[in-house]
Amino acid sequence: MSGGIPLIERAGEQGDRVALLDEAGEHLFSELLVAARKVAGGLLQGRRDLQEARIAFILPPEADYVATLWGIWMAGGVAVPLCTTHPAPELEYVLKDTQAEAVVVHPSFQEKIREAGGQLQLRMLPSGRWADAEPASLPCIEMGRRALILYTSGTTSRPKGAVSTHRNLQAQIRCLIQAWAWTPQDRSLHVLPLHHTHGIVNALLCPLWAGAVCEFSAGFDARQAWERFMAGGIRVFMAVPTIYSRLIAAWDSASPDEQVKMSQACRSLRLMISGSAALPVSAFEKWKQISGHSLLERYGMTEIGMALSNPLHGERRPGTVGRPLPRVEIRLSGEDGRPIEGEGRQGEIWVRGDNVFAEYWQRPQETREAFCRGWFRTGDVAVVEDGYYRILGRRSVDIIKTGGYKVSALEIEEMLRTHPQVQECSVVGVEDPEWGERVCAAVLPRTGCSISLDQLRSWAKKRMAVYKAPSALRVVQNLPRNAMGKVMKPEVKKLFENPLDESDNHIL
Ligand code: MCA
Ligand code: AMP
Repeated sequence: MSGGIPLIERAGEQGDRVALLDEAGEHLFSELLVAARKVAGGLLQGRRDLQEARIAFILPPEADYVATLWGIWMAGGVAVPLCTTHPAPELEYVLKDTQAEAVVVHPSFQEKIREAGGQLQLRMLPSGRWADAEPASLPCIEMGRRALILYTSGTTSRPKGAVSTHRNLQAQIRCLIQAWAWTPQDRSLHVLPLHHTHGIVNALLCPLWAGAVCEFSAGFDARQAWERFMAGGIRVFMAVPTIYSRLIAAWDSASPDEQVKMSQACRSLRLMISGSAALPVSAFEKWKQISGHSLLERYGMTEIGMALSNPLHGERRPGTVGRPLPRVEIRLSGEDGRPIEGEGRQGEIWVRGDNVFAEYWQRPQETREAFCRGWFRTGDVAVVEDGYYRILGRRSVDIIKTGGYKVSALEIEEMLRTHPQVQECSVVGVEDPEWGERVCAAVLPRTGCSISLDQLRSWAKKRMAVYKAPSALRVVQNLPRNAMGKVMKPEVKKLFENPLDESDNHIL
């Protein structure tokens, strides 16, 4: 009935066990499968196989999200999850780039999708209206077929669609099931966005694969998350460092009595994980003090799923991302591509295995450049110390990680240059205790123009994701350039070292 997709076949074996909890209540595996089949029927509409047509969807974290994802796969389509908070131009870019045939839309996003997809040849399918869909016979899905496209920023200006096949996703899931020992007795609290690997694969597909229960929370709110921990029953939690920093702040501001209850609540969890960005050692230590948990830090990337992880059992070393995960091959490479071996030597992380994605959507050249002799080049530099990998940084200064999101400085600069008052600009990521890095812009205004952070931010937020909008601004008369005329980003970063010492600085 699933077309041979192991994740969905396993769900079939779970029958009437609870799979999900959302605002509407509990949803059984069997109910999700019935709903997914209806979605598949509604998408196929008499066709035998969608044959990898791209189907986008924009849905809040609820059962329909899973039914839609599975339904697209059952019908032979490629799923393209859209970010619910992106403004219309970002959504339009993804819809256009994937040449999506249809988009499944929750009523609350209809307006936005109309704006984003108005000019495109695109079927708009309201979610939750599949009751009349004809049951269809489902195609058999080979594991090498494309399954998912996730957009990720890189060293090029616009985000690229990273395509994972069913085999890639299965490898990503199975390695985490083994490494983190997911079981049907687990219950996880899901607070992450559902258009990235962390929220989709690690936090949703893993519990579904394991027959565990995943509880959706509508976005992240520190107080609500603490309330949920205190109500009991949650066993697994995973988040980005910014979320742990918010949880720590909420604990700090609670009364001593409440703090005791909050801390006690953490004792009933079996596993708390951090990833997507570097977890500061101070946060690791503070969290241990609050919760008794040594956060398990791991390292991953949209293109590869997870690659390195601290151990479930054994020492979790703060400031490191542990060792290679099962069936993931890792090597460190020098500038010349030669492997670097031995303790204490540093190199770029290269990854090989079934977990590694297939291609950047319709970008053969960028796909070729991303690989070397079958290895995917991550662009992250690490060192091995006593078998544990420590991330030292990235090869490109133009990639910024903010709140767990990867953004491209080049993309933001290109957008800011279209602002009527901006003559030239340079965007950098500046270390920040809450966001990891903060997107900061140095701007040279056009003659006679002035510009403020508020204006720039509200202009930017209409055009790009909120986390890409600069949250600190320096108005400059010249950008620091080298003899070749190239902007020197390390010098630009220095402009933000003393954020509040001049009137043209605006830090939120
Ligand atoms: C939002 N704001 C920001 C940022 N984001 N300000 C500075 N820098 C930012 N990055 C501002 C907003 O403009 C707004 O202010 C205020 O903060 C609240 O915005 P809101 O959107 O409500 O933010 P939030 O809900 O508080 O978001 C914080 C968050 C979120 C929960 C940490 O960023 C998040 O969910 N991050 C997780 C991302 C993730 O899952 N990444 C995984 C991808 P104003 O109102 O003034 O505008 S990486 C991945 O998948 C790989 C494989 C991996 O390894 O995991
Ligand atoms: P994304 O492209 O959004 O999938 O982000 C992947 C990038 O996040 C990696 O290339 C790393 O730069 C970064 N990353 C993920 N996990 C960690 C971690 N635990 N420590 C440091 N950086 C991380």
